[in-house]
Amino acid sequence: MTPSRMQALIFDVDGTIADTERAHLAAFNHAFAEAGLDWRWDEAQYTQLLEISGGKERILHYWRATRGEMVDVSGTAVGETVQRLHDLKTAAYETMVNSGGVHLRPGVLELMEEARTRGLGLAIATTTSPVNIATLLRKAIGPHWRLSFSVIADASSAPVKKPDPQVYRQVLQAMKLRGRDCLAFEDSANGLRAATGAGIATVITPTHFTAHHDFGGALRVLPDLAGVTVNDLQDWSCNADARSGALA
Ligand code: XBP
Ligand code: MG
Repeated sequence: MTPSRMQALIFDVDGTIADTERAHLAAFNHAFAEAGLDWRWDEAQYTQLLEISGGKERILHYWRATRGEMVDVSGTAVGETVQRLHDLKTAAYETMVNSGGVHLRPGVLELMEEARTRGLGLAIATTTSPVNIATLLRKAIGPHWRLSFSVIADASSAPVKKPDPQVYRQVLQAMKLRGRDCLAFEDSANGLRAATGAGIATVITPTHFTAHHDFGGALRVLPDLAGVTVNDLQDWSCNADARSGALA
């Protein structure tokens, strides 16, 4: 397979652009307390719950697993309760991010900047909510953060969450690119499966919550993106293409 010229970088948000999950965990617990529930997730529990992509799906999964008899009573009431809890959580998360509690991971901004100056497209593919993306990137990049990205696919555009490749396929379609023209950046096994499922070579930068995941099939697994350049990405992609061509 002849190596294709890399044309776009596609970034996951939570855990990849920023190590956000501790803030998400605190926001979930704040929402449960605000709603008068005796639910409280600790880090070990949340590490497991992160196997479920999507905050609403995570709440429902926990509710079914711990109070199954109640949850099946009425779908509407359950859906409304989950939505209300998630709204409370999203508001709490927004407050935490705006108070400066969350920072971008090393090398992310520098790599994005170099990619933009070299004419590569930038996109986001995430299962988080649009307001969370805006809150995080407005704080980290500034009020014009949206201008940095050609395409953003998120929980509002892709209801089928990772590891389903839907969110990545939406980005490729919107950018009119093939998976082999792009590179994805993820932090979790669900994210890796979603990106590779869309045919996109993927660089993994795990966090404390995902370090134990199986990252087989990743182009690279790195502690973070500090010092990573566009030339590095092109070399890694070409070598991988050459190796797969050799195997073909
Ligand atoms: C990670 C997720 C999200 C966040 C919480 O998203 O699975 O659900 O944990 O955000 P990413 P919401 O694809 O960016 O890694 O509560 O808005 O879902
Ligand atoms: Mg992630």
